Amino acid sequence: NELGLVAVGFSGGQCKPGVDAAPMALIESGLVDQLKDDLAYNVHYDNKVHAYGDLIPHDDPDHRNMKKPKAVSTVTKQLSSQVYEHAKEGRFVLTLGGDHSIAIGTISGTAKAMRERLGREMAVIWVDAHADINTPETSDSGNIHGMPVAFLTGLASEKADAPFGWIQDNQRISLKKLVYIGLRDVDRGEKQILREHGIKAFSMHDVDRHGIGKVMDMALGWIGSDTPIHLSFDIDALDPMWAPSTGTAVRGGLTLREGDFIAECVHETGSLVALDLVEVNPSLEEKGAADTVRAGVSIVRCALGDTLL
Ligand code: DIR
Ligand code: MN
Ligand code: MN
Ligand code: MN
Repeated sequence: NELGLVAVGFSGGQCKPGVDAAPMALIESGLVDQLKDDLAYNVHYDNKVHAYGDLIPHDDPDHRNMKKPKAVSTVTKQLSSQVYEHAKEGRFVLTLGGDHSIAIGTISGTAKAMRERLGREMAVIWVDAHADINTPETSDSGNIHGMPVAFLTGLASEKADAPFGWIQDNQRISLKKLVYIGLRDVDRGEKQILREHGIKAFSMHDVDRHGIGKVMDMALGWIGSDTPIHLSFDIDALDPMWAPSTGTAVRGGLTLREGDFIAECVHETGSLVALDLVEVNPSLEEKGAADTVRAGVSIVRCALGDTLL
């Protein structure tokens, strides 16, 4: 049970400071010890999180309406090769964010490694209140944490010399292998993209209608067996009752158990190769921070094979 742990205390994909403190908060609350002692993982932890600071440019003007394009592209490019190296060795890759822009780095890294190691296209399960599939042009906010899926699927791309020009085709994923769960705050331009491309998405309406058990059957059925899966889990998928300390909380979300259940089901497939846990911001809600960190730890444990009995 080899596990590569990557801590990415990066907040440049959105405007609120504090999300950079999440990896430390999660680790200090005992996450890594639990992975070693309870779940018997051999943890490879190369703490390059501090190295990122030196990479971030001072002069970083908006580009195609994107805020901090150089910072996000520099960090995600470095992260991509870091994640790739772990995945290439056959390690499970656990990345602790950071805001969701970091998924540009993690998923590009695992997608490339899975193509090379297994000759397979990887699937992505994106658990989030938001679709994060804005292109620079459809985005109202200019925050890149609302755009990672567009860059990863090729809906958005750039010339080689532009900030995100480093992303190669073998680092991308297919729109057909993408499944959303938990959506409830999707921008108008994003809805159009989801419809136009027939992207598989289970909103909170679907969770209400079918129950989370049926939704997971349908989501995993869509992906099919024998396909490596990268789970990208935005803590704001959970209802603010359970995870209030996050940058863009949206009411009407998943319960704590529904979040854990998603992670348990994906683990049970035996096909999970990587997990991102993002958007935990311990500085936002003084009273809710501990609960939010606890919810994050719980999701990670479930995805890595912890069971109730
Ligand atoms: C919004 C919010 N769709 C945007 N996105 C968030 O800025 O593009 N993603 N909060 O997590
Ligand atoms: Mn997100
Ligand atoms: Mn979100
Ligand atoms: Mn919104």
